[in-house]
Amino acid sequence: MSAVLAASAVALRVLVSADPAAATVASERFDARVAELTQAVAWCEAHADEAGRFEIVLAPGIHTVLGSVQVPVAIPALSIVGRGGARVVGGIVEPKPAWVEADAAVLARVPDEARAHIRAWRLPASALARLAGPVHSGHGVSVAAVHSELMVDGRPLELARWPNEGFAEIGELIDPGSVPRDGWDDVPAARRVKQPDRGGVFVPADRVRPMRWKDEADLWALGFWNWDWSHEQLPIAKVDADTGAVTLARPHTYGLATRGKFFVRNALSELDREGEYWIDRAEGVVYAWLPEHGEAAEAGVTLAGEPLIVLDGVRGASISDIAFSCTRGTVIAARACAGLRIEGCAFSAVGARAVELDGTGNVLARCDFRDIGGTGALLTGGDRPTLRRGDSAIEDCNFRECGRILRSYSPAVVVEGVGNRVSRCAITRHPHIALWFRGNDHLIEASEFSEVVYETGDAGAIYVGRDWTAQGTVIRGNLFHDIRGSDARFQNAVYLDDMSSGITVEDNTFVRCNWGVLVGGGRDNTLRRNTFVACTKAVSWDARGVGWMAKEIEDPASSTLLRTYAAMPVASEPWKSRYPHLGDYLTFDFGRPVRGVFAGNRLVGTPLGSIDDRERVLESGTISELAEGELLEARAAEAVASAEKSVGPRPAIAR
Ligand SMILES: [Ca+2]
Repeated sequence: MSAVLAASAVALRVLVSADPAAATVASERFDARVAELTQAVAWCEAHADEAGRFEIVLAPGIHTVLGSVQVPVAIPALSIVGRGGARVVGGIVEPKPAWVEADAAVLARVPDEARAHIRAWRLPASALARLAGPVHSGHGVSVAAVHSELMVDGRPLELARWPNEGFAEIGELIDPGSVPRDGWDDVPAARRVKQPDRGGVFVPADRVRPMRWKDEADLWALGFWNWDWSHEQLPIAKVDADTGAVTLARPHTYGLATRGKFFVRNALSELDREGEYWIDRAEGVVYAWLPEHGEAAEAGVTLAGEPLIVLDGVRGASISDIAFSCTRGTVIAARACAGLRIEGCAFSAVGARAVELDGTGNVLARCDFRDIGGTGALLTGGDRPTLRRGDSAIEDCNFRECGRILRSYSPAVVVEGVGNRVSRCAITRHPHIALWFRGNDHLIEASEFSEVVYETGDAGAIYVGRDWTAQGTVIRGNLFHDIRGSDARFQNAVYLDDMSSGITVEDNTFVRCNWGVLVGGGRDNTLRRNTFVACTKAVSWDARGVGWMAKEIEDPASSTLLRTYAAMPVASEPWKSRYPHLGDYLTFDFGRPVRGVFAGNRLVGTPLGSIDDRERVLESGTISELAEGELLEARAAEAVASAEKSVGPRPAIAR
């Protein structure tokens, strides 16, 4: 076929199948048949000038990708589509692995009560080089991939840990370690302290427990070491079996505090309950106390650390109807793409961030995210200095149990840039912030947020913080329910933190939340026509810019707010017209929450809460209804049911 014939109507199709005779695709016409996705992409690239469209069809079954599949820019209008339950995995997946009795020497290191339950799976030699242990990760320590995990029957098991649930307490703090945070550039120079790195030393409240760990060669501890919103997983350098003292191999960002809490992981000596596993990486053997019927179930071990599919600058591609799972890192990394559509896919048993979608006019639709180690989807696009919109969207997606390993600052959904949208999504069971946005003019609508912010404090289901210029986002018509917590821990549904400004929160329903909305001192914020039912309080609207935070907006050299303000062309077009008040932030009522609007909100069995600066935040049209006990419960159930009719996601997910 010559290039002359390459009309856009012509499509070339490639089948990826280890078994080309697979029944469901046998009747379809294909221009080529290959065994692996990388070969299909290479075939399309080689024939790129022969057609206007390309389609790669993945046959039913398991397709293994251990290095990244790079989608070349040269392939026009490429669709990668799965048929009949096609799966792409970044590890070893066996329908029924050969579990055998564990080696006696290994069993000797396992607690007595667990010994009879432990089974062993020897991995193929080819897997050894890709097995990975725990990595340094946490708040402010982003990672591309985590440790190798065992997946049984589609769900990840737990790397052997202590305690089995929750966290252990620090009994005695011997040395908090160095405090890297004190040396950061946003600390005023006079107060800035840089110290050499020094790991903290502590004795757990259970002083006897560390005796078990004396033979562990690669022991790690994940803790909220100081603040309950900042987790970090750190390597353990030394365990003193006599005193119980644990020495960390590196400092925690904020230094250790006695209020800190932690658990240890990767300890064969703590493999003591169903659902836990440990991997001998040198020998390539997995040891597990399998769940009931687990021995007969499919099992997998995550291996790939690189994104499974990478698209860089690709236009008009699509990926659909594929179930992705069993990988240590990211599944799809799309950078500077345009018109990319990811649709009807499932993502599960993923170690770090599942999807990165950057560029313009991209869409992630009807996808299901479950058991994701970090963020489910990161959506970026648009240009802040010019306010050019990204016009990308996440629609009709489910996010469950994201932030499974990276437990703070790995929101289920992150939206950045300008002019992007989240519509009809559901986010549930997330330990910290469910949706974080940065930048301008986003729309977050018709989505449901429930049972989030359950492990961490000072957080909201939706969060934005510390940037006066991140204006124009509208949070509209969402349902927030069962987001409990305490006043002391500042847990809330919508958190406009640290002077966030120019945000509109309207027509939302808040049911059984701790605080509905926390407005942290910002300007030009509007809360209108929201309904609050059975919440601890509707709003906490403070004036921190003339309170505790005043010192943080004094010094242009170190203040994050002053620096981000100076970085945007707020006095030029299109900013000047788009945000007409932004120009007066440093000169008019500096630090006060000016032009705040709290209008037409309905409070059912919910106190208003607090508005600190009544001269600058105007309340009007509030309707308060008293309700308590069974009546309040009924009103809450009614409000959830009513709101659920208008929030997503709607369509079923293809699996
Ligand atoms: Ca355990």
